[in-house]
Amino acid sequence: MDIIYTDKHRLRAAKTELYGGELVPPFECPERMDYILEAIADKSLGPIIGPDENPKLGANAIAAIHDAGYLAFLDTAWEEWEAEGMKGEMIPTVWPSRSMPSPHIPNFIEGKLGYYALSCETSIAKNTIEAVYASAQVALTGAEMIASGKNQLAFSLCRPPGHHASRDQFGGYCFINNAAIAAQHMRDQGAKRVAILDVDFHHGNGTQAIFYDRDDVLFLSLHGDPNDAFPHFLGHKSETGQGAGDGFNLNYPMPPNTPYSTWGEALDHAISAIRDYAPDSLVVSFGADTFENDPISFFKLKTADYIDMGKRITALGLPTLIVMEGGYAVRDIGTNTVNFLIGMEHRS
Ligand code: 5XA
Ligand code: ZN
Repeated sequence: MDIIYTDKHRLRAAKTELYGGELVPPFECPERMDYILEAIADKSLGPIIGPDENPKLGANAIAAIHDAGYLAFLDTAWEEWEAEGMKGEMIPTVWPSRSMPSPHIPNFIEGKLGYYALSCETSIAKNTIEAVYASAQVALTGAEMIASGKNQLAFSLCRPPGHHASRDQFGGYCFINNAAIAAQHMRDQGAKRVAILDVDFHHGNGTQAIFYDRDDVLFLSLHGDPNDAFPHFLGHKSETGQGAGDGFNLNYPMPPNTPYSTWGEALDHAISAIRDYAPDSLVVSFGADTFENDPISFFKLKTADYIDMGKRITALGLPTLIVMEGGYAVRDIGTNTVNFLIGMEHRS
């Protein structure tokens, strides 16, 4: 399986995350990739290739998925922050809340930061945006491999992740929605229908919001119940899409301590819905934070379960792009991710 990867992810090196009332080193750290690469080498998977350097690849998809003002904000956010004389990293403090329902976009950087943020654990730091665009390019390169028919299977080893990023908001460690731009690129290149299956522990609120009123992209997410987990306010079973998208959004929220036996039943249901939808291609938002020892999640999946997960998904027989999302048990993230890839390679 081709694995697309760039060292440029190291530019995403924030020092602070607001967690449990303290500023701690971010769970979403560069070492995550090191452990995955080590496990990939250990099992001789690959080849590992760099992303396409053509900046035009997928530029239309990024512009279609994200708001122009939001992208402009990301481009200059750090420079504006520094120019204001701010000392630390960019952590939002004020949001347009329920009592401020029609917000104007403020002129000053602290105001813009709150407007374009959905949560405050995701500090923007120097060079963050370079890493974000490199990660997007990793996703788009994989999408192009699938869309062109060159590959039946590819793994975009993206960092930072993307599935919480909506059209105009960042958060949950995500800035550009890698899975969404990949799916959009596949559509732009001729796929009539694309399905996105999100198996990260957290609900893919950004992906859901982006495609909520569309029937050309089916979104399915298995995740910790938002009544108990991030992103708190989206991911309920009752959210099924709207307008043309009605019926094309499927959520499988699950409670604390969910074991693989229960999780697997939801997966089988999602797989059967994908089969009925008969997409031209599939994007899997893969996160290893469903693992039993993940420090910020609460499912109970075990290392061996990731092989079975891959086998079940790959049995769909669809051209499939896997996009890396979360996973913070760093010593196990390599084995768990590679087990998933090994399962995915079981194609008849
Ligand atoms: O998939 N999303 C994540 O792993 C990030 C969760 C952030 C929680 N504050
Ligand atoms: Zn996650």
